[in-house]
Amino acid sequence: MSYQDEEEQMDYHTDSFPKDFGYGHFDHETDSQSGTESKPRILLMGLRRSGKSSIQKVVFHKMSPNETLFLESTSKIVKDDINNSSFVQFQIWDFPGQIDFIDPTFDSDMIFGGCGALVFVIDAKDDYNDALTKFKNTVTKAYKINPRIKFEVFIHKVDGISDDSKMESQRDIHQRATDDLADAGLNQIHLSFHLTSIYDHSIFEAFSKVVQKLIPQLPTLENLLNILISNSGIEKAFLFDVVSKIYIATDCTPVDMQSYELCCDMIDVVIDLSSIYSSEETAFDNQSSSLIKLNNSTILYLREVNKFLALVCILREDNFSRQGIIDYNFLCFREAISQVFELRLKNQKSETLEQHDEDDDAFKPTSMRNGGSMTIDSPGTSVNA
Ligand SMILES: Nc1nc2c(ncn2[C@@H]2O[C@H](COP(=O)(O)OP(=O)(O)OP(=O)(O)O)[C@@H](O)[C@H]2O)c(=O)[nH]1
Ligand SMILES: [Mg+2]
Repeated sequence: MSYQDEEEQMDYHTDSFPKDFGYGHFDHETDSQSGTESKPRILLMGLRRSGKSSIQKVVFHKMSPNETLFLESTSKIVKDDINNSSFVQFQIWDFPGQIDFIDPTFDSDMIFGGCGALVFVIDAKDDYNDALTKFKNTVTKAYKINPRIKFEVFIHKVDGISDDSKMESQRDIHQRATDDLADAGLNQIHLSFHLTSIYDHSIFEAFSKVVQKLIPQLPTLENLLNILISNSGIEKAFLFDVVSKIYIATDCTPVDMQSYELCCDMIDVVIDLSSIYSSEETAFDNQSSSLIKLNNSTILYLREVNKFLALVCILREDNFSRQGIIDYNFLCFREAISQVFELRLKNQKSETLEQHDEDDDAFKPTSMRNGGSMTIDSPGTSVNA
């Protein structure tokens, strides 16, 4: 990072990454190999001023929450490519709140056809009757076109609202949204609800869950994490996308918000410190690792997995006495992750090639497509701690 960048960074809040610490190219892959069209699409919809653009800016562009006060209303669909070439690859489409997507001129087949998840943002501080009407219309239309869409409802701006009122809003919105859909004969649609705010970690946590549903390799990643923690005396492990701080997988023990926040904060500390002292081009590289001892005999341990991913673990101090075993198991884990990567890359390449073949030879009646399924060797060499 150069000195010239310093001025630009002044605009960013303290726990953000350096501005140039963003999604870049990954050595093993080029953008053309993973065609934009094949990436899952996440749509951000909801009424005007509900907070869609703020969410996108805060989670993926490191904007500080206060700066979102100055965001202008979105006037056309803004497409954002999130392509860090790890497992986090998708497009986010931020819609203007006033858009009438039930309008016949609106190309809903194209929009909902290739959509992986639809995030509907509802402002919890506002009267949400209109939002629920719009929600029902949107879901009905989208489901008709593409029944595989995952519907996610963000009950947003819950900062400054008491826990009781949060729960009450969630219960009320849940009830009314499901009733509305049942009236439309759509009770089979599964809706997920999240209480979110850009002023705390809830938005990152909610987005993590949305993104995870779009990662076909998720069960494999979770399995690897389960093997790692059970053999290493670790209590909780998250596989983080470092740039966005969303976790793309965790082990099967329940996630509590505090652990997630601790791990997020650790990533901030590591990146901030190493960007001050490192002369490296980036603050996060294959030497990155960190150990933080908390005053309750708990340890936070961070290790780099690849250019974009970090493993962050929480474990008891006693269990860290055998660090060698943990490190050895981590290396097995890292190797397994890189195998998953290679397979994913191979699948993407063969899909692209087949796509080209199909385009070249329009007379071919069928073409076998690689379904993306895979098996990998589990790190059976793990050592029990
Ligand atoms: N208190 C609070 N305010 C928020 C939150 N998220 C967004 N806002 C504020 O809500 C206002 C509207 O945010 P936008 O992101 O522009 O809303 P939008 O949904 O993109 O609006 P359109 O583009 O007009 O559809 C801004 O002033 C944000 O600062 C939140 O979590 N809490
Ligand atoms: Mg907007």
